[in-house]
Amino acid sequence: MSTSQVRRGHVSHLPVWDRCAVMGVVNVTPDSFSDGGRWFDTTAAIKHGLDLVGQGADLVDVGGESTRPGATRVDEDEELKRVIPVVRGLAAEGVTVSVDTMRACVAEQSLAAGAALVNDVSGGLADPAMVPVVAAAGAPFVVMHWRGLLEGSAVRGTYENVVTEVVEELHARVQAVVEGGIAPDRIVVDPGLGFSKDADHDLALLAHLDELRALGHPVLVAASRKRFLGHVLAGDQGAPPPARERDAATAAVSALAAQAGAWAVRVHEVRATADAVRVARAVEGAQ
Ligand code: PMM
Repeated sequence: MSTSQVRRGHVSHLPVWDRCAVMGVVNVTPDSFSDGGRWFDTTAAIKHGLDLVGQGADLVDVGGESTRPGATRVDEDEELKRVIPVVRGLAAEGVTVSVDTMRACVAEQSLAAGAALVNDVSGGLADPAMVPVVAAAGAPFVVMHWRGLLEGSAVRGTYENVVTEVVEELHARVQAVVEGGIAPDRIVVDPGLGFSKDADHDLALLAHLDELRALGHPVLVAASRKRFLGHVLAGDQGAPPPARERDAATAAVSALAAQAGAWAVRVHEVRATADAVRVARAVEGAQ
C-alpha cells in the first residue's frame, strides 16, 4: 500500500485509489439545492453519470431525495422509482455506484441493483432498519454528521466548539453503527458541511480535517456548491453567487481536502475536481 493510501485509508469492498477519490453527484430530483431538475429522467440521469465518469469521477452518488433546507420528503415509492433504474443502469456499465438515501428499503434495493456503497446523510438515524440492512449486505456505509433528526431545533446549529462536538458525535454514531453489525473497515465518516452548520462551522471543520481523520475512518468531504462557498465568495457586502457559479471554489476545496488526507470529495462538477486531486497527489508524491 502506498503512503497516500495509508494516509487517507481504504474502504473494504471498494476499489483502491492512490489519491483522493472523486465522487460525482447525480441528483434524480426536481428540487435539489444545486442542480435540481436537470437529471430528473432515468435516461438523462444515467447519461449524466457516465459523463461524470468520463470526466474523471471514480464513483457516482445517486440520490432521489433532496436534503435542501425546507424540502419535503418524497414518498418511498417515488424515491425507488427515481433511484433504482439509475443505479442499475450505471452499475451495468461498470460504474462504482453509491446510493444517497435515508431509507433502508432504497438502500437494500439499490445494493441488489448493483450499488457498492450506501451514503446516508442521517448516519442511520432516519430509518431504524438502515444499519441492519447495510450490515446484512456487508456493504460500506457513509456516516454523515447531522443534528437534523435530534429533538429540539435550538441545539441543532449551536456549538461551543464545532470541531470537537462533530468529532464526538460522529464517534458515537460510528460506535452505534458498529454495534449494529457494520464492519469498521467499511465505515466512512463525513462532517456534513452545511447540515445544522453555518459558514464558520463549515470552514472550521475543513481547517481541522485531521481531527476527523483521527477517528480512524476514511473521510468524505462534500463541499460542492454549498452555502458557505457563496458566503466566502460574496465577501462582506455583495450577494453570494448562485450555486452553479461556485464550481471553481468547490475545486479549490477539493485540492485542500485532498492535501489534508480526505479519502474522497463529493462534487457536482467533476472535471476541475479531478484535476485538483491529481495535482494534490503529485505535490504529495514530491514531498
Ligand atoms: N450533501 C448533500 C447530499 N448528500 N452526502 C454526504 N455524504 N455528505 C453531504 O454533505 C451531502 C450528501 C446535499 O447536497 P446536494 O443536494 O447539493 O447534492
